[in-house]
Amino acid sequence: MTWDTITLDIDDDVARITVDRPEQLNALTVDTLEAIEEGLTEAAAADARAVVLAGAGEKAFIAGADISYMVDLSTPEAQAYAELGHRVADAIESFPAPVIAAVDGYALGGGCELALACDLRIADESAVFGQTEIDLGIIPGWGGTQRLPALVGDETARRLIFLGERIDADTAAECGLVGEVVADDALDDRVDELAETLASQSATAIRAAKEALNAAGDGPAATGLALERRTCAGLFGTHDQREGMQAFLEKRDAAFE
Ligand code: DAK
Repeated sequence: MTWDTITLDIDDDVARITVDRPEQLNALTVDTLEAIEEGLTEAAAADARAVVLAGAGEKAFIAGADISYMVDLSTPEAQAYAELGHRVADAIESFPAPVIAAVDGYALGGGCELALACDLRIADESAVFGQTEIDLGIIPGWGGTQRLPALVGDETARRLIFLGERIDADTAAECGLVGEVVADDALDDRVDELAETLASQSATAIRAAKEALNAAGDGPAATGLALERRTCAGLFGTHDQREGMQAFLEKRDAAFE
């Protein structure tokens, strides 16, 4: 299968899914999310023993959900978009082999959230992370309110989400958001090396370990994810959501209520 918005390469038991909208900094449209979901299904059918999620171009991993698509969404439409994003994040999280986020450049909003759903995050020195939804009058809606504090702790997650701070790769590593930072020209090699090592382990044992690790957050996280989906979708149609996103598209500062 081929897609307009992603590429999928499977080689030596390693699947590489690359979001391929570099002019829009790989922002996630409905088509893109559906393609990632289908790519993961195809990778699973091919018994991939490791998956790499990356973004095309030099500037971005994924700069977030597509703001030009979201700007006029109604709450029910936003709810559907929330369900789709959560399905993709869940498909990453429950993929039966490790998924590595290879982060070069911007990983913002929904892009950061997809990285959070991965098992491992490796960034290059130019990477920039942020849950910047607050600047658009909304909140993280694809798992960020639950997965971010689990990785970086409650206080840091609140700072990142309340302030929409953008942090560099070293800061992200210091707070536990990424496991490893490498030189800009070393990311692909390091990610390939790690993926090959993972693919050489016992696939059965890795799958069991992943299931057990995932179960650690099952109870409260499931409730929190459902609340997040509803709350985020409920913000669509408010003055601040419309103004925040319109301001981004018009390249000006937002005037919130
Ligand atoms: N969406 C759409 N287009 C985007 C985009 C995005 N997220 N990010 C960048 N682009 C587009 C820009 O509009 C620009 O398009 P043209 O003007 O060339 O047509 C092109 O990509 C290049 O971007 P810039 O010209 O802005 O490039 P710069 O290097 O100057 O700046 C930047 C790069 C990443 C700092 C800047 O583009 C930026 O701040 N982008 C927005 C980043 C952001 O705020 N991301 C978070 C989006 S909010 C939900 C669940 C989840 C979500 C929402 C709802 N539900 C529960 C309903 C998720 C929300 C998000 O992800």
